[in-house]
Amino acid sequence: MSSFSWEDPFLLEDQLDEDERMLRDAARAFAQDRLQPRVIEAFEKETVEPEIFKEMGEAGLLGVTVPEEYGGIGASYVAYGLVAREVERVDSGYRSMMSVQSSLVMYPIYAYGTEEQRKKYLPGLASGELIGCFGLTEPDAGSDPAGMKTVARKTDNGYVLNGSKMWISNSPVADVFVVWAKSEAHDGKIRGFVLEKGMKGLSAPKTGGKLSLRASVTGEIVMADVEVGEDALLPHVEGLKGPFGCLNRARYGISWGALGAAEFCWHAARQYGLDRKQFGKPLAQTQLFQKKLADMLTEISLGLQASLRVGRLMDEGRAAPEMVSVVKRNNCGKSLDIARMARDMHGGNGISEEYQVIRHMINLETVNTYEGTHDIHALIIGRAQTGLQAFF
Ligand code: TGC
Ligand code: FAD
Repeated sequence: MSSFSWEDPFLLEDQLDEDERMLRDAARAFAQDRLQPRVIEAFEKETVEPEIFKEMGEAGLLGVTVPEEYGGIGASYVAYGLVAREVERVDSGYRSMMSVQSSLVMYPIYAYGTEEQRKKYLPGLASGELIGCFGLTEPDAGSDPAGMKTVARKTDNGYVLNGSKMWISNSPVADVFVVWAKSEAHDGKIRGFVLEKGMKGLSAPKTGGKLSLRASVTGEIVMADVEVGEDALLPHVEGLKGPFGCLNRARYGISWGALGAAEFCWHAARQYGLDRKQFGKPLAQTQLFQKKLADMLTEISLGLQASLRVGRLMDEGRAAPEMVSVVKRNNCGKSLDIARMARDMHGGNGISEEYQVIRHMINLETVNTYEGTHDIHALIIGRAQTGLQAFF
């Protein structure tokens, strides 16, 4: 038998190829050198730093899976997951900025757009010169996006959009808005439109009072008679499978990202337990502390193996959306439990910004909710094994 590596229990490293390791290392260096030094203040002051997009673009972290001719690097979905893990090891908000841009804005323009739309938007989004957002959720349509009220009415030259989206990551700083609306000209079917900052009737006010994900800005998208040309329509998809096709990719990335945040909390709790003495011995020498560390190691290493497997299947074109639901749901839920546990294991220090575990814990509340809540993914997995619809 070989020796055991507590930091990499199932030797994940051996299961990656050279390109994946290189991109992972670059993402880790970027996240630790450029993001880590600013995150505590950014979270505390709720500061938005749009220039981070350009820095991410320079580091090659935007649109990782998009082909090189459009500014991406044509890497694997496993590589994309590894990037998400490294960025979220610092903060879920930074990963959110990255994954919305990559999976929810670049992907639909690439997969559902015309060649002109690809050429117009993708290089700028890949470099971070342009910032994107994705508008699906509405005040009265969250878990049930089919209930959206945003409409696109046909005109002679294009469409007029009316409606409002809420809880939209990046919207207050966005240049490019991928928005989903019911199109009257297409029998009320949901269609995707690409809107641009500065269009008459389009605004994106910031949502204040957010106690989670404070390093990432969130806002509304308000559309009051926004006129667009025919060229704003994403022509190659209709129905909910349009936005869900993007969400499959973003949810998969989140399954890796959440574990990056959990790994930070686990490592921090382990080190804290080794350094801190109570009752004459390190906390890490107590049975209860070790049991918690064992649970953390186990859940994180199982979760990583599962995400790696789903990533490989995505790269082979064999992944099903339900597989993504399993890893999004389980990894987010387990990461949130781990962050709460790590907070507790730090005692009073656990509530201080300096130790960072409470920031991860608070962020993971959002991560467990967006892109399909923990319970919504349970219903997707339940429907898949019973054939029975339990949403309504
Ligand atoms: P349902 O009847 O199940 O399906 C309608 C149509 O969509 C197709 N479809 C999918 N296609 C591809 N991938 C998937 N995962 C798909 N799921 C469904 C389906 O085949 C069908 O197609 P067709 O051609 O037959 O019409 O739809 P439903 O209305 O019953 O939906 C049920 C439910 C609950 C599964 C779904 O609505 C859901 O997943 N709700 C959660 C909503 C959600 O995830 N919102 C995310 C908003 S974006 C966000 O949170 C970004 S945060 C980003 C960040 O900051 O990181
Ligand atoms: P609801 O759907 O009202 O759910 C409330 C509760 O009811 C949940 O616990 C849910 O699980 C439960 N529930 C709902 N339906 C059922 C059911 N049938 N059976 C049992 N339980 C049920 N959206 C975007 O489009 N783009 C973005 O960029 C984006 N970014 C976000 C950023 C942040 C910080 C946050 C907080 C959200 C973001 N969202 C975004 C929205 C997010 O996807 C939604 O909040 C999420 O899908 C849940 O919808 P909701 O908030 O309306 O909750």
